Amino acid sequence: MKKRTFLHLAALSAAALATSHAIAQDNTFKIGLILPMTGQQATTGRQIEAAARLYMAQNGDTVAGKKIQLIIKDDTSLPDATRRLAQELVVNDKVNVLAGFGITPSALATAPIATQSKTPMVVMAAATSSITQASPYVVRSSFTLPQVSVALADWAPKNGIKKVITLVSDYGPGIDAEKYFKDRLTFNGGQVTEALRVPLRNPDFAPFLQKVRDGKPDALFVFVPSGAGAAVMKQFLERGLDKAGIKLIATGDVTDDDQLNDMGDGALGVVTSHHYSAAHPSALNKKFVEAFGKANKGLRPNFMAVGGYDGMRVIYEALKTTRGQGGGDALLAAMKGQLFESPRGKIFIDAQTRDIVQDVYLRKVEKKDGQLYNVEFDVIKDVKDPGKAK
Ligand code: VNL
Repeated sequence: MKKRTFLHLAALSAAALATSHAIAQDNTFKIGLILPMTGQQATTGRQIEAAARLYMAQNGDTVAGKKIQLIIKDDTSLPDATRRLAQELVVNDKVNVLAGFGITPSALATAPIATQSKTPMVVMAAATSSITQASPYVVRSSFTLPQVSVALADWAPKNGIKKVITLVSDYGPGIDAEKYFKDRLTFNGGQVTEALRVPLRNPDFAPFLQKVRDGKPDALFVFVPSGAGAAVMKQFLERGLDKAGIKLIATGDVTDDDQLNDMGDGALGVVTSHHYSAAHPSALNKKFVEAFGKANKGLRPNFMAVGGYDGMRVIYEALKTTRGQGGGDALLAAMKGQLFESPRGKIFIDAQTRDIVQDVYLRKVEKKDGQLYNVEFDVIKDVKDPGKAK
């Protein structure tokens, strides 16, 4: 009798488990978020995770009847790890969307998995132009280096900067920045006298900056990925390049809002071009910066955070449009052509290229209320990635 009751109960709970599992699968929408949470690019992971969680806290975790489940994996920014994690997320966890991707090699390593499994892949950070061409399932919510570099090459010669040395990290986004900056500056009558490349991993900027000092350009143009800017700034000042009359100009990756306030007054006056500043003067951005800080012990959101926040919105809206019923192809179709106001300004996911179209700003580091900010002083509206122009 006792034994029969036990067996009966066991059978019942097994059935209940199976049913609840089936329901959970049906009613869950899984986002596999692969980020560098440790290692050299850890600040990018921290910023994007915080932004994704903020988006969910503000917009709820149920969309079109589906419970959103965020599965975060740390790839330590090693592309082999990114690929393995993406494979596991697709095969074992059966995620509906892959997202994140702190650096270009991680995004490129994952693209074939997105294609094979027909899983939309939302690139929230990596910014080499060609990434969207690596898979028809890639949609980008970050930016591209050609998109932000060209504006600075238009600004420079109008502001007394004709002779420039470039210094970039030696991989996809750096090579994009170098090429598009140089081509445009040359077109505008300026000249790149030397093009220096530093390794992505554990870079030592000192010997390169010595070369720059010796080369006496009007300015040094720099791209390094988020997280490395403070080291460049420190070395630039320590080697007295500013005192030698060499201006520092850069993409906004260098005066990264995650680090800028700790760079000190030596950063004042540095001109950069980029798509997002925490000081962007819109009502929506003020709310975003405040809510982000409140949820993260005062942390200031940087351009990675805004890529993560907007990427979540792209996913949420696609899920709403497909009423929670669509597979990868339907979701992808619903991501294309989205147009909305982001904390950075108006943005658009180009349906043809699946890349982001956005305003690019010229900014100068200034002190506001005792803190350093990238203060916008000019804007180029609706910039497409020039890397895709035919
Ligand atoms: C990339 C581009 C990474 C820009 C970055 O920071 C960045 C990339 C981690 O494409 O790898 O600021």
